[in-house]
Amino acid sequence: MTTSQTPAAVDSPLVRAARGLDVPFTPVWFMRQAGRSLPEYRAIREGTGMLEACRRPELVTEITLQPVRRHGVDAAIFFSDIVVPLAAVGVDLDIVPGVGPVVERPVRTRADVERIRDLVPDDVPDIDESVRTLVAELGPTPLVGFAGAPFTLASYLVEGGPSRNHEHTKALMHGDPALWHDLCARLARISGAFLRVQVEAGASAVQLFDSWAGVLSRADYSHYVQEHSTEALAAVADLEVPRIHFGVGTGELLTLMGLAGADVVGVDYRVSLTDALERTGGRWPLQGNLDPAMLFAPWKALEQRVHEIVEEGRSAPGHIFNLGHGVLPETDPDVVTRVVELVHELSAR
Ligand code: 1CP
Repeated sequence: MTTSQTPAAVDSPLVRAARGLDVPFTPVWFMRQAGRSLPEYRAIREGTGMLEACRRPELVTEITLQPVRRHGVDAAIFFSDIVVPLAAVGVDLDIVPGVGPVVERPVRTRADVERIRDLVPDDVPDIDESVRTLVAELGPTPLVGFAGAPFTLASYLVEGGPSRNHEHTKALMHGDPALWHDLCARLARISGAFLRVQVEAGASAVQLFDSWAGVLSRADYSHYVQEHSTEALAAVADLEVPRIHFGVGTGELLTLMGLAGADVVGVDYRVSLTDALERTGGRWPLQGNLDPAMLFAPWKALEQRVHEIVEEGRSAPGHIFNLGHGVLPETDPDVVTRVVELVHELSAR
Protein backbone atom coordinates (compact mmCIF):
# COMPACT_ATOMS: atom_id res chain seq x y z
CA MET A 1 0.00 0.00 0.00
CA THR A 2 1.45 3.37 -0.91
CA THR A 3 0.81 6.42 1.19
CA SER A 4 1.13 10.10 0.39
CA GLN A 5 3.49 11.46 3.04
CA THR A 6 6.08 13.95 1.87
CA PRO A 7 9.68 12.70 2.28
CA ALA A 8 10.56 15.75 4.41
CA ALA A 9 7.74 14.99 6.86
CA VAL A 10 8.86 11.36 7.09
CA ASP A 11 12.33 12.62 8.11
CA SER A 12 10.97 15.36 10.43
CA PRO A 13 12.11 15.72 14.05
CA LEU A 14 8.71 14.46 15.26
CA VAL A 15 8.85 11.23 13.28
CA ARG A 16 12.55 10.73 14.06
CA ALA A 17 12.00 11.21 17.81
CA ALA A 18 9.09 8.78 17.67
CA ARG A 19 11.43 6.21 16.14
CA GLY A 20 14.15 6.83 18.70
CA LEU A 21 16.50 8.42 16.11
CA ASP A 22 18.69 11.47 16.76
CA VAL A 23 17.05 14.87 16.27
CA PRO A 24 18.36 18.45 15.86
CA PHE A 25 16.05 19.59 18.70
CA THR A 26 13.17 18.19 20.76
CA PRO A 27 10.02 18.37 18.62
CA VAL A 28 7.01 19.99 20.24
CA TRP A 29 3.28 20.13 19.56
CA PHE A 30 0.26 20.46 21.83
CA MET A 31 -2.91 18.48 22.19
CA ARG A 32 -5.82 20.85 21.44
CA GLN A 33 -3.44 23.34 19.87
CA ALA A 34 -6.27 24.09 17.44
CA GLY A 35 -9.22 25.41 19.35
CA ARG A 36 -10.71 27.99 21.59
CA SER A 37 -7.43 29.44 22.86
CA LEU A 38 -6.98 31.01 19.41
CA PRO A 39 -8.99 34.13 18.43
CA GLU A 40 -8.66 33.15 14.76
CA TYR A 41 -10.29 29.79 15.60
CA ARG A 42 -13.19 31.43 17.45
CA ALA A 43 -13.71 33.75 14.48
CA ILE A 44 -13.77 31.04 11.80
CA ARG A 45 -15.95 28.69 13.87
CA GLU A 46 -18.61 31.30 14.51
CA GLY A 47 -22.03 30.03 13.44
CA THR A 48 -20.84 26.51 12.50
CA GLY A 49 -21.49 23.50 14.74
CA MET A 50 -18.48 21.41 15.75
CA LEU A 51 -19.51 18.23 13.90
CA GLU A 52 -20.35 20.20 10.78
CA ALA A 53 -17.01 22.05 10.96
CA CYS A 54 -15.18 18.69 11.12
CA ARG A 55 -16.74 17.62 7.80
CA ARG A 56 -15.93 20.79 5.83
CA PRO A 57 -12.46 20.50 4.25
CA GLU A 58 -11.92 24.26 3.90
CA LEU A 59 -12.58 24.75 7.63
CA VAL A 60 -10.64 21.65 8.73
CA THR A 61 -7.64 22.72 6.66
CA GLU A 62 -7.60 26.30 7.89
CA ILE A 63 -8.15 25.38 11.57
CA THR A 64 -5.44 22.70 11.48
CA LEU A 65 -2.96 25.18 9.99
CA GLN A 66 -3.72 28.06 12.40
CA PRO A 67 -1.57 26.85 15.34
CA VAL A 68 1.26 25.77 13.01
CA ARG A 69 1.50 29.29 11.57
CA ARG A 70 1.10 31.01 14.90
CA HIS A 71 3.22 28.88 17.23
CA GLY A 72 5.77 27.24 14.92
CA VAL A 73 5.01 23.82 16.37
CA ASP A 74 6.69 20.76 14.86
CA ALA A 75 3.47 18.93 14.00
CA ALA A 76 -0.09 19.67 13.02
CA ILE A 77 -2.88 17.67 14.66
CA PHE A 78 -5.73 16.95 12.28
CA PHE A 79 -8.75 19.02 13.27
CA SER A 80 -11.57 16.59 13.91
CA ASP A 81 -13.01 14.79 16.91
CA ILE A 82 -12.96 11.24 18.23
CA VAL A 83 -16.73 10.92 17.63
CA VAL A 84 -16.61 11.98 13.94
CA PRO A 85 -16.25 8.38 12.68
CA LEU A 86 -19.14 7.27 14.93
CA ALA A 87 -21.38 9.95 13.44
CA ALA A 88 -20.16 8.85 10.00
CA VAL A 89 -21.50 5.32 10.56
CA GLY A 90 -24.86 6.68 11.66
CA VAL A 91 -24.65 6.90 15.44
CA ASP A 92 -27.06 9.68 16.42
CA LEU A 93 -24.86 12.10 18.34
CA ASP A 94 -23.91 15.74 18.56
CA ILE A 95 -21.05 17.75 20.04
CA VAL A 96 -22.74 20.20 22.37
CA PRO A 97 -20.87 23.47 23.08
CA GLY A 98 -19.48 23.52 26.61
CA VAL A 99 -20.37 19.84 27.13
CA GLY A 100 -18.80 17.57 24.52
CA PRO A 101 -20.20 14.57 22.67
CA VAL A 102 -23.80 13.68 23.55
CA VAL A 103 -25.42 10.48 22.24
CA GLU A 104 -29.15 10.59 21.57
CA ARG A 105 -29.76 6.94 22.60
CA PRO A 106 -27.11 5.44 24.90
CA VAL A 107 -25.81 2.03 23.80
CA ARG A 108 -26.78 -0.55 26.43
CA THR A 109 -28.34 -3.61 24.76
CA ARG A 110 -27.36 -6.19 22.15
CA ALA A 111 -29.68 -4.54 19.62
CA ASP A 112 -27.95 -1.18 20.29
CA VAL A 113 -24.52 -2.74 19.70
CA GLU A 114 -25.62 -4.53 16.55
CA ARG A 115 -26.66 -1.26 14.96
CA ILE A 116 -23.02 -0.07 15.00
CA ARG A 117 -21.61 -0.93 11.57
CA ASP A 118 -18.08 -0.75 10.18
CA LEU A 119 -16.64 2.43 8.70
CA VAL A 120 -15.66 2.33 5.04
CA PRO A 121 -13.56 5.01 3.28
CA ASP A 122 -16.64 6.11 1.30
CA ASP A 123 -18.22 7.26 4.59
CA VAL A 124 -15.53 9.93 4.96
CA PRO A 125 -14.34 11.17 1.53
CA ASP A 126 -14.03 14.65 3.07
CA ILE A 127 -11.47 13.36 5.61
CA ASP A 128 -9.33 12.01 2.77
CA GLU A 129 -9.66 15.34 0.94
CA SER A 130 -8.80 17.42 4.03
CA VAL A 131 -5.72 15.34 4.82
CA ARG A 132 -4.43 15.48 1.23
CA THR A 133 -4.86 19.26 1.07
CA LEU A 134 -3.19 19.67 4.46
CA VAL A 135 -0.21 17.48 3.66
CA ALA A 136 0.43 19.54 0.52
CA GLU A 137 0.17 22.82 2.47
CA LEU A 138 2.23 21.64 5.44
CA GLY A 139 5.28 20.65 3.40
CA PRO A 140 7.94 19.43 5.84
CA THR A 141 5.70 19.70 8.92
CA PRO A 142 4.17 16.31 9.71
CA LEU A 143 0.44 15.85 10.20
CA VAL A 144 -0.64 13.72 13.15
CA GLY A 145 -3.83 11.79 12.45
CA PHE A 146 -5.85 10.42 15.35
CA ALA A 147 -8.74 8.35 16.58
CA GLY A 148 -10.39 7.59 19.89
CA ALA A 149 -9.53 4.29 21.55
CA PRO A 150 -12.35 1.76 21.98
CA PHE A 151 -12.73 2.27 25.76
CA THR A 152 -13.02 6.06 25.55
CA LEU A 153 -15.46 5.83 22.63
CA ALA A 154 -17.47 3.14 24.45
CA SER A 155 -17.71 5.39 27.48
CA TYR A 156 -19.38 8.18 25.45
CA LEU A 157 -21.72 5.69 23.77
CA VAL A 158 -22.72 3.79 26.91
CA GLU A 159 -22.99 6.79 29.24
CA GLY A 160 -24.64 8.94 26.57
CA GLY A 161 -22.13 11.76 27.11
CA PRO A 162 -19.20 12.91 29.25
CA SER A 163 -19.05 11.05 32.54
CA ARG A 164 -17.22 11.44 35.82
CA ASN A 165 -17.55 7.89 37.12
CA HIS A 166 -18.18 5.82 33.96
CA GLU A 167 -20.58 3.67 35.97
CA HIS A 168 -22.78 2.42 33.14
CA THR A 169 -19.67 1.57 31.11
CA LYS A 170 -18.16 -0.45 33.95
CA ALA A 171 -21.51 -2.10 34.64
CA LEU A 172 -21.70 -3.31 31.02
CA MET A 173 -18.05 -4.39 30.99
CA HIS A 174 -18.48 -6.56 34.09
CA GLY A 175 -22.15 -7.44 33.68
CA ASP A 176 -22.06 -8.67 30.09
CA PRO A 177 -18.44 -9.22 29.02
CA ALA A 178 -19.46 -10.81 25.72
CA LEU A 179 -21.52 -7.77 24.72
CA TRP A 180 -18.76 -5.46 25.97
CA HIS A 181 -16.16 -7.21 23.82
CA ASP A 182 -18.46 -7.12 20.81
CA LEU A 183 -18.97 -3.36 21.26
CA CYS A 184 -15.23 -2.71 21.66
CA ALA A 185 -14.33 -4.93 18.70
CA ARG A 186 -16.67 -2.86 16.52
CA LEU A 187 -15.21 0.39 17.85
CA ALA A 188 -11.67 -0.88 17.26
CA ARG A 189 -12.52 -1.58 13.61
CA ILE A 190 -14.06 1.89 13.22
CA SER A 191 -11.07 3.63 14.84
CA GLY A 192 -8.61 1.52 12.90
CA ALA A 193 -10.37 2.35 9.62
CA PHE A 194 -10.45 6.07 10.52
CA LEU A 195 -6.70 6.02 11.22
CA ARG A 196 -6.08 4.18 7.96
CA VAL A 197 -7.94 6.76 5.90
CA GLN A 198 -5.79 9.52 7.41
CA VAL A 199 -2.49 7.68 6.94
CA GLU A 200 -3.28 6.61 3.38
CA ALA A 201 -4.04 10.26 2.61
CA GLY A 202 -0.64 11.31 3.98
CA ALA A 203 -0.63 11.67 7.79
CA SER A 204 2.94 11.01 9.05
CA ALA A 205 2.05 9.74 12.53
CA VAL A 206 -1.08 8.81 14.46
CA GLN A 207 -2.24 9.18 18.02
CA LEU A 208 -4.76 6.89 19.67
CA PHE A 209 -6.54 8.85 22.41
CA ASP A 210 -7.69 6.69 25.31
CA SER A 211 -8.43 9.78 27.31
CA TRP A 212 -10.47 8.11 30.04
CA ALA A 213 -8.61 4.77 30.43
CA GLY A 214 -7.06 6.14 33.61
CA VAL A 215 -10.29 5.28 35.45
CA LEU A 216 -9.47 1.57 35.03
CA SER A 217 -7.39 -0.75 37.18
CA ARG A 218 -4.55 -2.59 35.49
CA ALA A 219 -6.52 -5.84 35.74
CA ASP A 220 -9.62 -4.37 34.08
CA TYR A 221 -7.52 -2.69 31.41
CA SER A 222 -5.82 -5.94 30.51
CA HIS A 223 -9.00 -8.07 30.60
CA TYR A 224 -11.43 -5.72 28.90
CA VAL A 225 -9.62 -3.03 26.96
CA GLN A 226 -6.05 -3.68 25.88
CA GLU A 227 -6.79 -6.19 23.11
CA HIS A 228 -9.16 -3.74 21.44
CA SER A 229 -6.67 -0.87 21.49
CA THR A 230 -4.12 -3.33 20.09
CA GLU A 231 -6.55 -4.06 17.27
CA ALA A 232 -7.06 -0.35 16.48
CA LEU A 233 -3.31 0.32 16.41
CA ALA A 234 -2.66 -2.82 14.35
CA ALA A 235 -4.90 -1.44 11.59
CA VAL A 236 -2.08 0.87 10.48
CA ALA A 237 0.91 -1.32 11.40
CA ASP A 238 1.73 -2.09 7.76
CA LEU A 239 1.70 1.62 6.81
CA GLU A 240 4.81 2.23 8.90
CA VAL A 241 3.94 5.48 10.61
CA PRO A 242 4.74 5.94 14.30
CA ARG A 243 1.80 5.31 16.62
CA ILE A 244 1.43 7.37 19.80
CA HIS A 245 -0.84 6.02 22.56
CA PHE A 246 -2.09 8.52 25.14
CA GLY A 247 -4.45 8.63 28.10
CA VAL A 248 -5.10 10.85 31.10
CA GLY A 249 -4.19 9.54 34.55
CA THR A 250 -2.73 6.39 32.99
CA GLY A 251 0.45 6.28 35.11
CA GLU A 252 -0.39 2.72 36.18
CA LEU A 253 -1.10 1.61 32.61
CA LEU A 254 1.90 2.99 30.71
CA THR A 255 3.54 -0.37 30.05
CA LEU A 256 0.26 -2.03 29.03
CA MET A 257 -0.44 0.88 26.68
CA GLY A 258 3.03 0.49 25.17
CA LEU A 259 2.51 -3.24 24.77
CA ALA A 260 -0.74 -2.58 22.90
CA GLY A 261 1.42 -1.82 19.89
CA ALA A 262 2.50 1.77 20.44
CA ASP A 263 5.75 3.25 19.20
CA VAL A 264 5.46 6.18 21.62
CA VAL A 265 3.82 6.27 25.04
CA GLY A 266 2.05 9.51 25.96
CA VAL A 267 2.45 10.60 29.56
CA ASP A 268 0.15 12.99 31.37
CA TYR A 269 1.49 15.46 33.95
CA ARG A 270 0.76 13.33 37.04
CA VAL A 271 3.80 11.11 36.47
CA SER A 272 7.23 12.59 35.73
CA LEU A 273 8.99 11.50 32.55
CA THR A 274 11.71 10.04 34.78
CA ASP A 275 9.17 7.87 36.61
CA ALA A 276 7.47 7.00 33.33
CA LEU A 277 10.83 5.82 31.93
CA GLU A 278 11.43 3.68 34.96
CA ARG A 279 7.92 2.21 34.82
CA THR A 280 8.22 1.36 31.13
CA GLY A 281 11.80 0.10 31.39
CA GLY A 282 12.96 2.64 28.80
CA ARG A 283 11.34 0.60 26.03
CA TRP A 284 9.45 3.41 24.33
CA PRO A 285 10.04 7.01 23.30
CA LEU A 286 7.83 9.23 25.44
CA GLN A 287 5.55 12.17 24.70
CA GLY A 288 4.63 14.80 27.27
CA ASN A 289 4.14 16.17 29.82
CA LEU A 290 3.69 19.80 30.88
CA ASP A 291 0.63 20.39 33.05
CA PRO A 292 -1.66 22.58 30.86
CA ALA A 293 -2.45 24.67 33.95
CA MET A 294 1.27 25.61 34.15
CA LEU A 295 0.69 27.82 31.09
CA PHE A 296 -1.09 30.15 33.54
CA ALA A 297 1.84 30.26 36.00
CA PRO A 298 4.41 33.11 36.15
CA TRP A 299 6.96 32.78 33.34
CA LYS A 300 9.84 31.99 35.74
CA ALA A 301 8.04 28.97 37.18
CA LEU A 302 6.88 27.82 33.76
CA GLU A 303 10.37 28.22 32.28
CA GLN A 304 11.84 26.13 35.11
CA ARG A 305 9.28 23.37 34.54
CA VAL A 306 9.87 23.30 30.75
CA HIS A 307 13.59 23.09 31.43
CA GLU A 308 13.09 20.11 33.76
CA ILE A 309 10.91 18.27 31.25
CA VAL A 310 13.39 18.81 28.40
CA GLU A 311 16.18 17.52 30.66
CA GLU A 312 14.20 14.47 31.81
CA GLY A 313 13.33 13.73 28.18
CA ARG A 314 17.01 13.41 27.29
CA SER A 315 17.14 10.06 29.11
CA ALA A 316 14.31 8.60 27.02
CA PRO A 317 14.93 6.69 23.77
CA GLY A 318 13.11 9.64 22.15
CA HIS A 319 11.10 12.59 23.45
CA ILE A 320 8.28 14.60 21.92
CA PHE A 321 7.42 17.61 24.06
CA ASN A 322 3.69 18.08 24.61
CA LEU A 323 1.25 18.90 27.38
CA GLY A 324 -0.06 16.31 29.81
CA HIS A 325 -3.52 16.98 28.33
CA GLY A 326 -5.10 19.57 26.02
CA VAL A 327 -4.55 23.35 25.89
CA LEU A 328 -7.18 24.96 28.14
CA PRO A 329 -9.54 27.41 26.38
CA GLU A 330 -8.46 30.43 28.47
CA THR A 331 -4.74 29.95 27.75
CA ASP A 332 -2.83 33.00 26.47
CA PRO A 333 -1.65 31.91 22.99
CA ASP A 334 1.51 34.03 23.29
CA VAL A 335 2.63 31.89 26.22
CA VAL A 336 2.20 28.78 24.06
CA THR A 337 4.40 30.33 21.36
CA ARG A 338 7.06 31.21 23.96
CA VAL A 339 7.10 27.62 25.23
CA VAL A 340 7.72 26.33 21.68
CA GLU A 341 10.66 28.74 21.31
CA LEU A 342 12.01 27.77 24.71
CA VAL A 343 11.85 24.02 24.01
CA HIS A 344 13.71 24.55 20.73
CA GLU A 345 16.33 26.75 22.37
CA LEU A 346 16.93 24.46 25.35
CA SER A 347 17.13 21.30 23.28
CA ALA A 348 19.16 22.50 20.25
CA ARG A 349 21.93 19.95 19.68
O1 1CP B 1 -16.78 24.07 19.57
C1 1CP B 1 -15.68 23.67 19.98
O2 1CP B 1 -14.64 24.32 19.82
C2 1CP B 1 -15.74 22.35 20.65
C3 1CP B 1 -14.53 21.98 21.44
C4 1CP B 1 -13.85 20.80 20.78
C5 1CP B 1 -12.70 20.84 19.98
C6 1CP B 1 -11.89 22.04 19.58
C7 1CP B 1 -14.28 19.47 20.85
C8 1CP B 1 -15.49 18.96 21.53
N1 1CP B 1 -13.40 18.69 20.10
C9 1CP B 1 -12.42 19.49 19.57
C10 1CP B 1 -11.33 19.08 18.65
C11 1CP B 1 -10.56 17.88 18.98
N2 1CP B 1 -11.02 16.84 19.74
C12 1CP B 1 -9.26 17.57 18.51
C13 1CP B 1 -8.46 18.36 17.47
C14 1CP B 1 -7.86 19.62 17.95
C15 1CP B 1 -6.52 19.57 18.60
O3 1CP B 1 -6.16 18.64 19.34
O4 1CP B 1 -5.76 20.54 18.39
C16 1CP B 1 -8.91 16.35 19.07
C17 1CP B 1 -7.58 15.62 18.92
C18 1CP B 1 -10.02 15.90 19.82
C19 1CP B 1 -10.08 14.60 20.47
C20 1CP B 1 -11.05 14.40 21.57
N3 1CP B 1 -12.39 14.69 21.60
C21 1CP B 1 -10.73 13.71 22.75
C22 1CP B 1 -9.38 13.14 23.04
C23 1CP B 1 -8.47 14.24 23.52
C24 1CP B 1 -8.72 14.71 24.93
O5 1CP B 1 -8.92 15.90 25.08
O6 1CP B 1 -8.68 13.86 25.83
C25 1CP B 1 -11.88 13.64 23.54
C26 1CP B 1 -12.02 13.01 24.91
C27 1CP B 1 -12.92 14.26 22.80
C28 1CP B 1 -14.33 14.40 23.21
C29 1CP B 1 -14.69 15.84 23.27
N4 1CP B 1 -14.96 16.58 22.14
C30 1CP B 1 -15.21 17.88 22.50
C31 1CP B 1 -15.07 17.98 23.92
C32 1CP B 1 -15.25 19.22 24.71
C33 1CP B 1 -14.73 16.69 24.38
C34 1CP B 1 -14.43 16.29 25.82
C35 1CP B 1 -15.70 16.14 26.60
C36 1CP B 1 -15.48 15.47 27.97
O7 1CP B 1 -14.93 16.13 28.85
O8 1CP B 1 -15.84 14.30 28.10
